[in-house]
Formats: sequence, C-alpha cells, structure tokens
Amino acid sequence: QFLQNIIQHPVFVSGQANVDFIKDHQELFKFKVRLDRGTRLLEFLGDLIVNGNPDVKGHVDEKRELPKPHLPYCEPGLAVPAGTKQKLTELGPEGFAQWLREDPLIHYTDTTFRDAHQSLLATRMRSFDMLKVADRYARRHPQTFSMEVWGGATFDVALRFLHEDPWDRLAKLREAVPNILLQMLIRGANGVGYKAYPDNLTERFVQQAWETGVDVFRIFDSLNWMKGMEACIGFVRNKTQGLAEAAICYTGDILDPKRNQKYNLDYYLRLAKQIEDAGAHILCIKDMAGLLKPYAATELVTALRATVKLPIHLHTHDTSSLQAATYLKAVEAGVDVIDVALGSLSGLTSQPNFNSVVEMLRGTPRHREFDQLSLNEFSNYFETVRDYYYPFESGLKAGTSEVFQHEIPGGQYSNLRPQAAALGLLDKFELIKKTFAEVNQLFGDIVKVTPSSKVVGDMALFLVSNNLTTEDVLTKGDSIDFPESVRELFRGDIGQPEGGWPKKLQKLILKDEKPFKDRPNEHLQPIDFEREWPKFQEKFGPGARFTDLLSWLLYPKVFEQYWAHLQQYGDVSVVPTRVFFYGLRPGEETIIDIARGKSIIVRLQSIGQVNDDGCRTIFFTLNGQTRNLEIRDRS
Ligand code: 3PY
Ligand code: ZN
Repeated sequence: QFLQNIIQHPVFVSGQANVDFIKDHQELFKFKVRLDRGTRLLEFLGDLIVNGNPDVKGHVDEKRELPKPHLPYCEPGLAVPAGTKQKLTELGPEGFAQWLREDPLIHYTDTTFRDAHQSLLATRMRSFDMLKVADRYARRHPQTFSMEVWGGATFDVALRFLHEDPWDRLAKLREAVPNILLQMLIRGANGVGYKAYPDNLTERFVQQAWETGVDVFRIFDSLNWMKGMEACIGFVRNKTQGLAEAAICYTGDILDPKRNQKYNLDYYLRLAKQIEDAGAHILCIKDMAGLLKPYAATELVTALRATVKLPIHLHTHDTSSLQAATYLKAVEAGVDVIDVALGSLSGLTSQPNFNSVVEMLRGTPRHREFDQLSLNEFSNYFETVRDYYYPFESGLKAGTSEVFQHEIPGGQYSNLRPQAAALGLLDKFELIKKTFAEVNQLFGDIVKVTPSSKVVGDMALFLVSNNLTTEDVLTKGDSIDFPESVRELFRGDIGQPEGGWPKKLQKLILKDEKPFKDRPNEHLQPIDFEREWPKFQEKFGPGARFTDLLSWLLYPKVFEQYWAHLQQYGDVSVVPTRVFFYGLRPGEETIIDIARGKSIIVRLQSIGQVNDDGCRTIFFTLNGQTRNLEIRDRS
C-alpha cells in the first residue's frame, strides 16, 4: 500500500520527487482501512434482493432463463504470444506507423469491449464479463491489431450505473492482455466527457491512461474542429510512447450532390492533411453513424492514401446493414485497419461482424488468418452474456436505411430510445428521428458525434415534447427558452463547426449572451494538482488514489455517488452479472471471487416479511454459515 501511495502520488508521477519527498508528504503513510468484504457484499446482495437494481427496474422478466456461458477453449498453460504491443515497444510510435502502412495484410480492431456494447446495450457491459475471457482472447487471437476497451461513454457509465472503477477495468484488462494494443476513444478537448476540460487535466488523464494500459488513443472532435484535437495529439506524443490516432468524422455523402456541398472529398482531404501536420501517427475515418457507402469508401480511401503518408484505420457502424460492402471496397482501396465486433455483438448499430469479415477476405491477397472456430466460440460466449443485458437492448430488429436520413450515430441510437421513453415520448420515436435530421439542417448541417450529437438529440426531444417545429424556432425563437446544452453549443463551448454557426439562429438562442470563437479550454482555469491532491485525500480518505482524483475532476457528482457506494458495499464489480442485475432467488447460490484465489459462496435461504420498521430479514448462508441481515424495503 505504501508503494502504491508513492507511485500514484502526483509529485512522484510528475518526476519532481526530491530527497524530502517522503518526509514532506505524510499522506503517503495513510493506508486503506481493511473492512470485512464478505459482509459488505452481503449487504449489497440483500439490497438487490429486496429493492432490485434500479438500473433495470420495470424491465425485468422474472421467467427469463439466463444460462451460464461456456468459456472459449484455451489450451492450459498456453503462453501469451507476442503481438502488436511488443511491436510498438520494438519500433516506437513512428516506426510502428510506418510498418503498419506498409503491411500488405489487413488488420482488425476488435471493438467488443467498448463500442459494440456502447452501441447495442447502452454501454452496460461489466468488467466481469470481459475479464472472464480477456486472457484467453490474448492467447487465441494475438494477431488482432488492437482491442478497443476504454473511453467514449464507458468511463461515465462504469462509475454511474455499474459502480465500477474504469481505471481498475483498464488495469485488469492490461494484465490479462499483455500482447495486443489496447485502444481508447477520447473526445479531444472534451476528454471522456460532454464539455471542455482544462488542458492540463486532459494531459494528466492521457498520461495516466497510458500508464494504466492504453496504447492507441483515438482522438476526435465532435465538430471536426482541428483546434479541439491538436492539444490532445500533442499530449499523446509528449507524455506517452503510445499512438496518436486522430479522426476525421465522416458525415453526409461525398457521392451525393445534395449532401456534399460542405462535406465533400476536398473537405476530408484538407482535414486529413491538417491531422498529419499536427503529428498524428494514424489517421482514422470515423464513420460514427455508418454513412460511408461502399463506392464512397473507394474514393475516400484511395484519395486519402494518396494525400497523407499515415496508415488509415476505418471505423463504421452497420446500422444500414451495408457496411461489410464498405469494408470490402475500403480493403481493395488500401485501408490498413478495420473495426469489427465479435459476431454476437456485431451488426445493427454496432460494428460489422468480425467472424464474417475475416471469411469475406479469405483467399484474397489481404486476408489475415484467424482461427475461425475459436472466433466463433468467443462469439457464442458473448451471445449468452448478451442476454443478461436484455433490458438495455435498443429494440432495433433489422438494419435500416433510415440512418441515411437521420444520421444518428450508432453509439447514440441505443440511448435515444430510453431518453424518449423517460419523457413519455416513445410513441413519437419516428417523429424524433425525423426532427433530429431537421435540427441538423437548422443548425447549419453539422458533424454529429458526442457531444454535438447529444445536443442535436436534446433539441429534437425538446421540440417534440413541446409540440414545436424547426420552423417555429425561426419564427418564435426569441420567446423560446432553449435547453442549456443548445445554448452552450451556440456559445462555442464545444468548438466551432465548418462554416460557423447560422447567425440568425445563434442570436435567437443566445439572446444577449456573447459567443466566443477561440478554444473553450482557454476560458478554464488549469487544475493545481499540487493543491488538489492533498485536499482530495482529506475529503475522500486515505484509500483514495490519484486515478480517483482524475475521475472526480471529470465527473464530480457521479464520482461522489460511486465512492459512497464503494464505501458502503465494497467493490461490486466481482459480483456475477446475472446476480448484479437480477439478484438471487430463494434457494439460489452464487460464488463470488472477492480477491485473487479467495472466493465466497453465498446462498439465499429465504426472505422475511416486512416488519414494523419497514425492514425485511434476509436469511443467507455465507460459506455455509448462517447470516441474517436486516434490509430496508424501499418499495
Ligand atoms: C463516443 O464518443 O462515445 C462515441 O462513441 C462517438 O462515436
Ligand atoms: Zn463508433
């Protein structure tokens, strides 16, 4: 613990520790208080059993069978073969990028642990289900280019809904996967949040992410604004030995004269050149809504390869169900890496099917060999696991070419429905999608990806719930009180769009408030880490780590709730997913691995009646010993 406190200390991390370091920092001697983990977990289970998990409340199907998943086969004792991680260490970021650009075989990024479940299951996949198979994956599929495992919405959702520490997830995945590059998605100046953060916070965040396990930083700006990405590219270059992969977000249709006035081939080539000049190692085409059609991919990838020297990484969502064809054309045009998800978590608003795309290219010059039977076993594992998350399915049953009209990003789609449901607007979902497209035009046709897409979604929900049209906005806008996120967008809080904001609309939204055009981060005070760290430790106690400070600075309220939960119940990420969401039934038993080599066996015997104090007695056995708990019934 003492060593942990030292290596996590910001003075030590910044390399400024001198001989008096230990003497001057008494907080190094504060150690985590050891509490009885078993009892705290029983309290958590008791509460789940009596009150349910609030995240699935109202969506539980008591009769649904949720069988145990089969673990994919992995030869016992199989050593971890070297992979791209070792290649990066050997060649360094520049050499690695050159090697990648010259490698004739296609590379794959597996998005199963990040974008796939963000886009299909509202980001709810728990570390538990990933860690069960991550080490097997590393052994069985070491030729994978990278695994996208972190960032985007996962940071917030892990803390907010899963009561998990995202840093802990990353560290454990790194340990399980020492050979394949681990990748994250970072929203440039907006980090893993929805607003601009002080630059030095993003810098420390990037450095810590690298030290904890991230190798590839996919950086984008939600308006394709270079100024929102440049600083972050620099942080990756200066603070890590990882890869800065910067993205052009693809919108519209370069082959459609009605949609390519603003976002045409020249536009994307200009942006790609700026990204190269800013020092990125890899160029990403981030097709967040799945709008890049096959023949457009031929044009775009061919022209990009001729314009920049960087390797090209293509990301898409299969919402229209056309995107395997896009990959085929992109591969023919020379794309270097494509993003795919294991079969059972692919398709629809997720990425194209890994297992099938490998087969699509078998027998062609760019084919990379994978053990298909094993890939299928991994897919089968996740097919069973996916069922545990049934309350979070988006309801989309088939691919839809509607996406070419509404342009809703895959990662947002699965959230927009529950958002609409929460407002009682589910029966107006068609209208919401149509309004989303109209709001985009009203806003001047902007790039839509987190956070800009969230604002377009907020505005669409606002209009539909108030029975307003985009026409009403232009005619009666001065008497409309717009949502806060819309005001922030038009003020310049998340950057500037291509061609600027429509002036008349900006005036209607901001009223007398003045917009700004420079980087929003320049209006923010840098974080004084030297001051904040001891204050943070004082507030949260000696168990708090530097990574917790970063989480708190990014999401203060969410972190505080996570922390309170942690103090009350301990680390609940170890609870099996079926139990975590649906509790236990009388007579049911679960094994919980609470630490390496240490398990507890919990059996629910029975649930008592509500007593005069509004509590129920829950009769458990813990490792065979009877334990009774009083749990308040909040129903
Ligand atoms: C995110 O920012 O979370 C995304 O997935 C954007 O596509
Ligand atoms: Zn995506």
